[in-house]
Amino acid sequence: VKLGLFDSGVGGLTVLYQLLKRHPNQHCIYLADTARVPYGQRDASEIRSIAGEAICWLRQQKIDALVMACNTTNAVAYDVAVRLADAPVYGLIDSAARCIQAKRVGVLATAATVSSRAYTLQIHRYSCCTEVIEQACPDFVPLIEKGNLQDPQILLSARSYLAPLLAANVETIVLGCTHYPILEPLLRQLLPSHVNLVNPACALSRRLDQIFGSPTVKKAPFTNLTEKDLFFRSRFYVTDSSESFAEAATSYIG
Ligand code: DGN
Repeated sequence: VKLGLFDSGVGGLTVLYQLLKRHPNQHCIYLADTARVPYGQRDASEIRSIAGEAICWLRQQKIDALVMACNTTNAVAYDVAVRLADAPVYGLIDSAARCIQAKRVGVLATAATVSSRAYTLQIHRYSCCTEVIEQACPDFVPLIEKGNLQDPQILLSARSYLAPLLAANVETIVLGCTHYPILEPLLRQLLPSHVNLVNPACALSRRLDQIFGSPTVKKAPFTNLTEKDLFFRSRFYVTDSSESFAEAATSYIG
């Protein structure tokens, strides 16, 4: 089975990582639209047309399934993906919504994802959550793409983005942009221990058991694999210079 994934940059690698941890040995094609990162501040019609181009390119690579490794396109262009992919489409947002158990949920995401309200709608659809608070985090993606997690601005922005969610006493926070799991250790430090962080890619990877079967003890080779081995069968494409992508990818996921 050949899986296609795309994102604006390195964020979707966090999805690929979770996916391959559960389903190693898969052949994946990853497209990073580095020429147009970040997507988050663009308007919905532009994101839909960008997504359409990426999906058509992946379709030409003869993928058997499309994994939407970008929440922003998942939020505003899921129907475009279903129409153009010519293969089953797996989304992060409904995958995460199906596994929410808390009553008060916070979502950190791009401005475009937040204005679509896709998380709020899907969480109310699939869970018994009563309140969803979505917080846009426009500073995060550009800082992460620069590759410097030590930039003090990340901590300052993280504090201000988390404040309204903590004031609302959320029990769970969804990392609603695929770049954000890269900040998970930092966010964890700023949160009380009872607040649960959800990475939608984990739920999505479990849903892919539908295609690959559940991992059996015999098939789970994680213990012997280095991260480099994990990505061995994947191919990576970028729409701009590959150097900064390679640098950021190497520093985040080895
Ligand atoms: N990583 C993408 C997401 O999950 O929304 C978007 C990043 C961006 O381009 N802003």
